[in-house]
Amino acid sequence: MNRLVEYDMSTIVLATQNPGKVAELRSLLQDSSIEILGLSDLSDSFPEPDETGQTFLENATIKAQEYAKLTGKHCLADDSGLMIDAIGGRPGVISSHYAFNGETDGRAAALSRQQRDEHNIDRVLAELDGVELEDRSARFVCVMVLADPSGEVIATSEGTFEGRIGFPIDEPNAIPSETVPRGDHGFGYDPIFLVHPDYLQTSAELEPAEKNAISHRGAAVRAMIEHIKGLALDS
Ligand code: ITT
Repeated sequence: MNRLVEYDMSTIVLATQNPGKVAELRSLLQDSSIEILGLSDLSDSFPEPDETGQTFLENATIKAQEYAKLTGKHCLADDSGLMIDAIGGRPGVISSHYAFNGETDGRAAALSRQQRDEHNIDRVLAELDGVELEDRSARFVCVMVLADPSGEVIATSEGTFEGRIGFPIDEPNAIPSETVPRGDHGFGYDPIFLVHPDYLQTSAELEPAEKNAISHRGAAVRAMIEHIKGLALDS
């Protein structure tokens, strides 16, 4: 018998409006026995919940619960972001709108996701101006929350992905392997994130399967799958 279906979780909705995350999550969950739906499979438009939390866990919980109530299905939300040591862990929970100080309306609302990503990257590179390469350590963090159709949180997980932020492409004296942005895959800050331990490739240069194997989101999904198996066994 299929134990995940036994728990009556035959469908999980990916509670995110970010197409980059949807692609990664679909690929990471493709071998599970659960049917995976994106929000766009259910409706043309869902209101975006206000991410008013101070932590990744609070925001992932807000998204999982709101979308569970809207869809009446199990919802898996991911709140994630980039934390750069040299600037006190910023951009953190406001990673998606860092160039706009976390404001989601006003100027940011008129821009495409890709344009926002470019502004965010420009801000990060400008803030790290003059910082030596060895002091540019950073990590992506992903916190996942699974809510049941009533909105109750039934599992959480997290993952991290270590790296450092490269120098802008026109930085004097930087060697080419240190210069960014580079790469066509992924989304968000991937083009400026040099992957630990070699720091030779950005996460945007990794093939999607390579990124999923080592990324914060991959680690969080794998831990979440183990939680779900545990839920099925307990039921
Ligand atoms: P949803 O809230 O709809 O899920 P979002 O993009 O607003 O979409 P978050 O609030 O969790 O999601 O913000 C995450 C931001 O952190 C994301 O927009 C990127 O800027 C950055 N980020 C997270 N994971 C990343 C990754 O794997 N690669 C590059 N950037 C990433």
